[in-house]
Amino acid sequence: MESSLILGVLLVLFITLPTSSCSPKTRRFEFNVEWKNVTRLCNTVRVLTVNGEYPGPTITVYEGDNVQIKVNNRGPDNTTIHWHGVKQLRTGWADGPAYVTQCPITQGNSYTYKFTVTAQRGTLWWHAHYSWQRATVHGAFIIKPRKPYPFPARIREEIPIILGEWWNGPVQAIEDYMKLTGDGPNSSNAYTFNGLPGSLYPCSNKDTFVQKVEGGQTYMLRIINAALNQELFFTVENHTMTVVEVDATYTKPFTTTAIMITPGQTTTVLLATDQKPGSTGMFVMAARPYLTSLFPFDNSTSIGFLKYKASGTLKLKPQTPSLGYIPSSLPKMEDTVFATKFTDNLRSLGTTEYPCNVPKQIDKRVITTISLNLQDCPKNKTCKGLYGKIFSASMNNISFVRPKMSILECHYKNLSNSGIDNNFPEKPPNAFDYTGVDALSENMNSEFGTKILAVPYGTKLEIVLQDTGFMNLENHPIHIHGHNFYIVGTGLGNFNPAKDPANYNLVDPPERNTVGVPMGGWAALRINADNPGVWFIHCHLEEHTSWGLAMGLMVKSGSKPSQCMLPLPDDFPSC
Ligand SMILES: *[C@@H]1O[C@H](CO)[C@@H](O)[C@H](O)[C@H]1NC(C)=O
Ligand SMILES: *[C@@H]1O[C@H](CO)[C@@H](O)[C@H](O)[C@H]1NC(C)=O
Ligand SMILES: *[C@@H]1O[C@H](CO)[C@@H](O)[C@H](O)[C@H]1NC(C)=O
Ligand SMILES: *[C@@H]1O[C@H](CO)[C@@H](O)[C@H](O)[C@H]1NC(C)=O
Ligand SMILES: *[C@@H]1O[C@H](CO)[C@@H](O)[C@H](O)[C@H]1NC(C)=O
Ligand SMILES: *[C@@H]1O[C@H](CO)[C@@H](O)[C@H](O)[C@H]1NC(C)=O
Ligand SMILES: *[C@@H]1O[C@H](CO)[C@@H](O)[C@H](O)[C@H]1NC(C)=O
Ligand SMILES: *[C@@H]1O[C@H](CO)[C@@H](O)[C@H](O)[C@H]1NC(C)=O
Ligand SMILES: [Cu+2]
Repeated sequence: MESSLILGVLLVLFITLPTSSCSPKTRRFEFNVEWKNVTRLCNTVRVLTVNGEYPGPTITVYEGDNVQIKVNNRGPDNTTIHWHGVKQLRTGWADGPAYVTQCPITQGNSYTYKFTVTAQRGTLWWHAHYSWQRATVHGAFIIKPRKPYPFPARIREEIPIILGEWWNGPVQAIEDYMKLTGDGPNSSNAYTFNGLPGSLYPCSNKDTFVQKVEGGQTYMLRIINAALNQELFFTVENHTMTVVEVDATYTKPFTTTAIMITPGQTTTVLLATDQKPGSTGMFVMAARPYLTSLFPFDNSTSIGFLKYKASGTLKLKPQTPSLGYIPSSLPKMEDTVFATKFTDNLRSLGTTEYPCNVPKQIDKRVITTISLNLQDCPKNKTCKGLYGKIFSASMNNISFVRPKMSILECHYKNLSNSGIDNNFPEKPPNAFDYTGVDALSENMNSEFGTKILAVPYGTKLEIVLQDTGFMNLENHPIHIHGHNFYIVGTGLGNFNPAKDPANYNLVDPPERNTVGVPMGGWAALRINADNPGVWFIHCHLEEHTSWGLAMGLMVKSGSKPSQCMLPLPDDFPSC
């Protein structure tokens, strides 16, 4: 009797234990990088995909899990995959940027990215980090928390919304053209919601994202900006959103009618379906650019729909041609006031459970310009950039040149003859009125080089990013691999080291992996450099990365084994 009772209790316990999330697991995925014909806006384009999906598959893991993703390169082109925002503690081998942490996976070959997801939870994403492949090779990377969400709402459903850009032709051709001529890129033909342009574009009624919802519920929208070259505004008609997390870190909740999101950023919002649906049951979701550049750009608007499952008898199809308009809550493209107000609202949650670990003291401050440039055209060439020159970009006047080997591997193997220098300048080599500079001065050249900033393990590092007026003042979304950072200050004009630090927020600054540096201003970031390896720092506008707006951050190993990188994996793609 007794033993069968115990058995029964055990059985009940066993059945009711949530096996999915309780203890860390190894989660395995397989990605086949392969070509697929995709039709949008009446154009069929052969695009690179993962597993034939555009956008690619969503990866869902739990905090603390070991993740193993086997990537098989089925196409002729080289590729790599980056797990954007995953800190990669001691596993720089799995970070992904080509020629920074690894050489590419070549045709017919495979590499298994292995890492642990530690001390972060929320919405991230993954994307190719070779050439312009991330235009179509991207997807959501969701880290479910171990503990309940730190907000009271009961979530009915979690919905990834990936904002992207679509070109009516091969993106590789655009990059090739830029390299050949020195000219800028063609802008995209459409913005997309989860790969769908929406009914404001030609031939796109059937390619419109429709999300069904029930009234009186709370939904979590996991919004990702996977666009290549454009900051975006996003809104949902007649609904307010509560921002609760950015870049997989919880924020103090605040409500807003729209968000501004830069390429590389993620924003998780709660949306209460508290509106009275009209006869169609539809509310428009819309995204369009936040414009800070004078370059040609795609000024179109993508829409999708939130469809209330209303009375049940409604059978309106989104294919109705006249359907769709732009809600008034979508900010105007030049609305810097809105963009600034929105980003200024972001704060770390900063509770005992989720503390804000911003370094209060620093060991080193590095000030770097982030700049566009125009290189003089070689005498024997014709260049198609502005004034017959070559577009380029730089940090502290160095245009990043990708080396032939991966920087991380050279570092790990102590190779000294690699052409990589540890002497990235710690301040602008020539001081000038950065944001006041004549937009088109005579000499806008930069220097080419592969220079990295090397710091000891555990350095409390401050990096000040300073926009410049060369060509035009512009918002640059700067992404740092391998670490999150705290945005302790932002401002307009030139950073003043004597005055500005006094106004830093060292209490609850937002923690992110990508910062939109204000147009014509600066942003100060603080980093606990506690992840040994070599980490790419770059603008997440792909055109600017192509032009060299990038650098490397090397965090040296510490004295303890736990402060060193894990050994080189067996299947690592060397070159
Ligand atoms: C894609 O379309 C091209 C023609 O545009 C065709 O040659 C090719 O076979 C198609 N590929 C697939 C996988 O359908
Ligand atoms: C692809 O990667 C391999 C290994 O790094 C390299 O040898 C080759 O030149 C690359 N191909 C192209 C087209 O860049
Ligand atoms: C850029 O767009 C123009 C106009 O649509 C087109 O003719 C050209 O082929 C495109 N260039 C590239 C490199 O895609
Ligand atoms: C949104 O709100 C406005 C103003 O209250 C109203 O006129 C409009 O019909 C609403 N939109 C929908 C789709 O219900
Ligand atoms: C977008 O740009 C085109 C071409 O410059 C222009 O004709 C059109 O009016 C613009 N549309 C919007 C919504 O600004
Ligand atoms: C152009 O000149 C550079 C040196 O300035 C030289 O390296 C290059 O080979 C020349 N290219 C052609 C096509 O003549
Ligand atoms: C690189 O140098 C360090 C110290 O100088 C040494 O500990 C390490 O074993 C060397 N690594 C390799 C791969 O030779
Ligand atoms: C950048 O470097 C180029 C090439 O050395 C030089 O001509 C230019 O004056 C430098 N500009 C700045 C702002 O440092
Ligand atoms: Cu940029």
